Amino acid sequence: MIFGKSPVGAKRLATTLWAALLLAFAPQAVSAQDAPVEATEVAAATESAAAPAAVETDAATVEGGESGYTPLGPEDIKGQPLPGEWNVQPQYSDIGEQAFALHTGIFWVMVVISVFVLVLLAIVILRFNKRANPTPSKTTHNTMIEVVWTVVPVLILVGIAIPSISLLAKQYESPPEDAVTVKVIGYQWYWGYAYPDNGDFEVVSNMLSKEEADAKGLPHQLAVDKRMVVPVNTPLRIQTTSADVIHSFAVPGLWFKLDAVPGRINEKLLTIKEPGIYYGQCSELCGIKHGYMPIAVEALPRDKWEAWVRTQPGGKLKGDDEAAAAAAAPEAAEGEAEAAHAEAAAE
Ligand SMILES: [Cu+2]
Repeated sequence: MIFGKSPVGAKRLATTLWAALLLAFAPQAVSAQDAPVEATEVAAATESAAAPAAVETDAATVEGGESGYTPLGPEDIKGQPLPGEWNVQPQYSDIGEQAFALHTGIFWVMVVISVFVLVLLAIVILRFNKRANPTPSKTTHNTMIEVVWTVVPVLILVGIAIPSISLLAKQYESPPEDAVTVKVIGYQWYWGYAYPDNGDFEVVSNMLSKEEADAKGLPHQLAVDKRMVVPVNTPLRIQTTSADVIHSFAVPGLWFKLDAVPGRINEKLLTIKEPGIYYGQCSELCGIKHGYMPIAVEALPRDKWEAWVRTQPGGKLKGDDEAAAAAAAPEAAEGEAEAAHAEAAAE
């Protein structure tokens, strides 16, 4: 390609670049990857779940009783990395999906640019070496091509910046007022989950031993005795803090990571899109048992989550106090009326 001599070549170059850009932002790449991963995941999960399901149900009966809360079993584990995968695991939160799409988009931009540069290099090597092109062109400038190779990279960067900044802004969004608050407290070396809006009970979550995890068919070093139970499709106000050193609350399947710093509250919005168990790990070196304080988030439909809240000591739901007050109110009103009558009679 002799840039100086051939405006046709420059035009073709510009067309190729535009085609590359269009390809890069084609959204089907994301969904195409999701499907096979999910299929394998379900298959793998079902296989491992077949035997120990009975054990899980027993545990459920013991823990939940007739309350309507049944802990999810191994078949509901979602967003886990699996052997042989080469991409980010499937995402189960709004931000996760958006970030995964951006990640895939930028990946394809990089692929297209790399291939394009490689092709140009190959053309130069093959067509303009000393043997194939003994008398080289003396061209030094070509306005058209110089404008193109300045403007196109700028457009690519702007194209990346817009979704990137919108994603960043979305991650700083404050939770709405009716969000469910979970205060995540890091301890050396386990997690505590407090529910200040629901009676302020705290669930202490410890890792299961290998024997206990195997008995339930759950993955060792991720399975815990008590999970952080939350409602699905509901904005969650996750607040992190620590009782001792810095920990980090991270769940890759939800694209969520937030440091837990002693004496400080960090807050981030999270909305989980599907019921399931999502595993994570402490992601800040916090001492000798840093690797043994896994995170297990259990997302349940709203009514099941409410049933779980009622199984907790002091657990109550937002409407409970008002309902109790309303139940007491007619009596109080009656009492007032009687007093007023008595007063009137006395006069
Ligand atoms: Cu830690």
